[in-house]
Amino acid sequence: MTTIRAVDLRVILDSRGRKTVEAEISVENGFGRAAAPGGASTGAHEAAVKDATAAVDDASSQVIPYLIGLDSTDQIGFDALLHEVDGTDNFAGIGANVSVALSMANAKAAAAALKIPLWRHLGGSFVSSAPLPLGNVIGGGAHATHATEIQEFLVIPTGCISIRDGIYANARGISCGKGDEGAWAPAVTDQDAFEVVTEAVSQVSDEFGFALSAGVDVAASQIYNPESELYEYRGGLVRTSEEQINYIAELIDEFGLVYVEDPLYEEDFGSFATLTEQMGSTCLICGDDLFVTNPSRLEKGIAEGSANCVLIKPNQIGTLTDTFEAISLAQKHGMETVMSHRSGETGDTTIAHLGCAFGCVFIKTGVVGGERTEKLNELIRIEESMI
Ligand code: 2PG
Ligand code: MG
Repeated sequence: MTTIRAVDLRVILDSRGRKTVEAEISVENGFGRAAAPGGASTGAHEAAVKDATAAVDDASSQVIPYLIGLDSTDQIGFDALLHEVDGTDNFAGIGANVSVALSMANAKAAAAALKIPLWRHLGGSFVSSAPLPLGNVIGGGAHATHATEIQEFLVIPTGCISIRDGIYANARGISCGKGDEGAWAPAVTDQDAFEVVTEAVSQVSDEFGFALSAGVDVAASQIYNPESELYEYRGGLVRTSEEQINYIAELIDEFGLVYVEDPLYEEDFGSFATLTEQMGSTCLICGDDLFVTNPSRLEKGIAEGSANCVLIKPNQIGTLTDTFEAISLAQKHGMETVMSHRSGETGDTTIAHLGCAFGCVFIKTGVVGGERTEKLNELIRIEESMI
């Protein structure tokens, strides 16, 4: 029993300068601190975020008193209590920003008290590998509205032996950060961006001596208009769902993409399934806004064959227990899982530990920029401690 002695919440800033929630939990012989990240291209079905200042004020009387005295090493019990005091099905009561910060801080406090790293506390004795870094080198969409229409052009060091070398390779050649996630955000077309990224991937592969591959996060719900039922691109170009499927399939073929996130509208499980059926043997078709780390939406996607990969963002669902449930459901059905940052981040490095503990194939967290680099550097430290 590692009893929770004190819980503190405060409002801090994220990488965009917006207010977010930081939690601190003190237990006998341990302490944990964690902060909630925030999205810009958020999925419609994400857990509810409350105004940070109001959420922290409310939590001092409505949440914190119930946590004192709990056993911090019982993460499931801790998260169940958060649900109980919240009283809604999407954390609209206490705010998912409060719940996720508390849930992560509790896990860190327990790990500290147990004197083991967080990834070991959550993953157990047999965890022996870290996820490959999946990082955006060119950013646009909702993260840099003057730049590309596709939100993220990603690189993955698919052939690297050590994660550390993969992290170095991803960062090669990125000298200026401009978008919300530290990616280069030039005012170029998607086609130009594909050409630059595929050329860079091949040059860096030669330089480092292992394969790098390209991927994208289309964040297609930002482009789709539910009224016209069309994907509306700049310059008046529109695509029907069928045309969007064909366009994405062509991109996968032309640029050898190994990862495509949210290629279609977040409610269109059927079109996702058509694309996965067509391209899923060569490319990971990943649902972010589609699933929002929500086991119920994931169940629907599994039943329909909508994707072979799921993006995992703990703040989309609100606790580590719910996050774990989504990951194990996906893995049970042969899907890959990708641990992910949000566009608004802090120096919090919890996701580096979660990606290892939960056996994720990739971790998406940018390639440069302070709050992104923090997580990559933590991954380098974790990998070193596994050897
Ligand atoms: C995404 C994320 C992170 P946001 O769409 O995958 O890259 O962006 O946090 O703005 O939802
Ligand atoms: Mg996404």
